[in-house]
Amino acid sequence: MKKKCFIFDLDGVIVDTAKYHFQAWRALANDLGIDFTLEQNEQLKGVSRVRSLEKILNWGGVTLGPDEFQHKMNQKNDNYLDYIADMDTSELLPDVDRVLKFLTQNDQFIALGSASKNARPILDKTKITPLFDAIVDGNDVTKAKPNPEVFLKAAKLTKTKPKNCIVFEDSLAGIQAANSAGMLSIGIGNAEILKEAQFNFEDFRSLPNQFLNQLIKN
Ligand code: B16
Ligand code: MG
Repeated sequence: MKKKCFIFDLDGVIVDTAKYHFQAWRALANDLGIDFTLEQNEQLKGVSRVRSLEKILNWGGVTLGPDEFQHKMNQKNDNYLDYIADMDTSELLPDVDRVLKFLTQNDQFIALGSASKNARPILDKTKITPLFDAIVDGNDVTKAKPNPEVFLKAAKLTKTKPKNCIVFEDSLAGIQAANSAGMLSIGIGNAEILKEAQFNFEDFRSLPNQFLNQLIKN
């Protein structure tokens, strides 16, 4: 049987860092006299750091010069790094370990496809790095989701055809990236927001091993 490649997004799928990104961006936006809602925050999920700041400035009608823009990005990242400094295995989202174990036991490829430049230290802190056959993060790509580059790179590294790849994503941009890569997209989170996904689950607790088994066999 051909191996499949299961590609996991990081923030909001493996760990609940989406809330830390939100808090750090909101603090920075507030400093600039801008506020944004949780609904608007959905548009920042899966989106690169540069693109996120561009969107926030756009919402507030604020323009920054290149130096100030870079400074603000650094400031947000420093704040975010403070939030994740003490992360440990307890921050893995429910049943992530069960899913990763099941796929490993069934000899499937496991890859990371994240927009974050902080992905590797987070995998290390949560002690799951050795489970991954390929890691592609924000340092490895030039085009942000919804561009499929991040997932296509993961497929290439594991020598798996896109049609044999399955992507788990919590962001609309990520689901769109998976779909345009020709991969099976599985939304983790709000099915209303992720309605472009081929399958939806609230979280991994509602995704049984039998379902994974079918994905492996089909
Ligand atoms: P960083 P993912 C994404 O990670 C986050 O969803 C998004 O909110 C963040 O802006 C982006 O990473 C860049 O993160 O500032 O750490 O490089 O969901 O694709 O794993
Ligand atoms: Mg995400």
